[in-house]
Amino acid sequence: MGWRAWSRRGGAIASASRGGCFGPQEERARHGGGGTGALRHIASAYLQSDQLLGGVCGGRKAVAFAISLTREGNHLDGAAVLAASIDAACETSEFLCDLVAFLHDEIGLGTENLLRRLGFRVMRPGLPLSLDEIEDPVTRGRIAKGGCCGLAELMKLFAYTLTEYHRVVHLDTDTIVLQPLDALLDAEESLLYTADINMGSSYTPVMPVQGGFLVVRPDPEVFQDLVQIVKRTSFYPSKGWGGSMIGLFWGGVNVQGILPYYYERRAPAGVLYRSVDRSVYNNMVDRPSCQAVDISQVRSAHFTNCQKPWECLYPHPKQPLCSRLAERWFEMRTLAESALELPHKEACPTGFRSEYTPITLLAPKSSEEPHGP
Ligand SMILES: [Mn+2]
Repeated sequence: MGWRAWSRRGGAIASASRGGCFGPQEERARHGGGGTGALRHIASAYLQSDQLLGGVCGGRKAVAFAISLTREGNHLDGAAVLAASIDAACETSEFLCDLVAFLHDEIGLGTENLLRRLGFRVMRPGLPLSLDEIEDPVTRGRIAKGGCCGLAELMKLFAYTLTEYHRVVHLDTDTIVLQPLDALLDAEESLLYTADINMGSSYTPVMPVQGGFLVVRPDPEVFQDLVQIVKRTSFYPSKGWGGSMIGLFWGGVNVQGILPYYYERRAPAGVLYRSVDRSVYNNMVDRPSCQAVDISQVRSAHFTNCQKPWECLYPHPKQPLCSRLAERWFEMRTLAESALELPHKEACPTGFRSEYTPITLLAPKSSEEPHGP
C-alpha cells in the first residue's frame, strides 16, 4: 500500500516545535508581496501543510476540502470550479481552508499540474486495498463493477487519513460550495453526511450515505476498520453487508453502504455518524423540501438531478433552483479561469444543448507524461 500519510506525523511534530506553520510565501503575502496567482483563501498556496500540528495553524483550525479524481474528463473542470467556489466561501470562514486532491494512478501529469496551479495539494495514495485482498468472491466482483468507478470509489476513504487537518470535507467534483460550512466543522461526530433518500429502499433499515458529501473527522483507526470490512466481510446480494440488510441500494456495495454499515453495526462506542439537513448541505434539488428553498439557504449543492453544468442543459425547464445553482457554477467557472490566468471562454457557446467548451483545454495534454513521476 503506497500510502504516505502515515509517515507525515513525525515530521509535523518536529517542524511545529520549531515555531509557526507559515511558509515563506505566506510571509511574503503578509508583507504585501502578493500570492501565486492562484486562489487567495486556500492555505496550500502558502502553507507548509506538513507543519500543521493537530489541525491548527496560527490559532486557526485547518480544514481540508478533498476530492478524489479517478479518471480524466470534464470532472477536471468540475474540480476547478469547485475550488473557486471553496475559495470564495472561505473568505468568510473561521477556519483555515486547504484543498487536497487524491489522484488515481491513471491521472496524468498535466492534470496534476493544473490542480497544483489551483492550489490543490496533490496526493497519489494508490488504492486503499487491491481487489485480490477482498476475500469473498461475490463481494469482490460487485465492488469491481459497482457504483461510479468500481474499487477506485474507495479512494474517498483516504479522507480519514489526513490527521494534519481538524476536519476533512470530501466532495464530488460535480458539487459546489456556496457558503462556509463552519457550522459542521466542530461537530464531535466521526462523520456528518446527507442521507440519499431517493436511493433508499423498503428492504433496508438504514438510508444510504450520499457519497458526494462527507464531513470526516480524521482517524486512521476508522480508516483501517473500513478497509478491513471490505476485505473480510461479505456483501450478500439479498441481505447486504454481513447479512445486516444494510447496503441494498445503488452504490451500497461501495462507500454509500459501507459507511452506514460501519457506523450502525461495527464502530466502537462513541464513534458516531449523523445526517445533516439535505436542503442546506449537498442539496440535490431532488425532493420538494430541497426544491423549495431559496438559494440563499443552500450552503453546498450537488449536480445530480439538475444534470451536470457541462451538459449545457440550462436554464432547467422545471426547477428554478437548478437554474440558480447552474448560474452560480458558471460564475465560479469565470473565477477559476482567472485563477488559472486563462482567457474567458463561453462554456456553452450556442446556448441550450451546446457542446461544452472545457476551461482546461489549455492545460498540457496528459498524454505527454501519462503516469507522472
Ligand atoms: Mn456526484
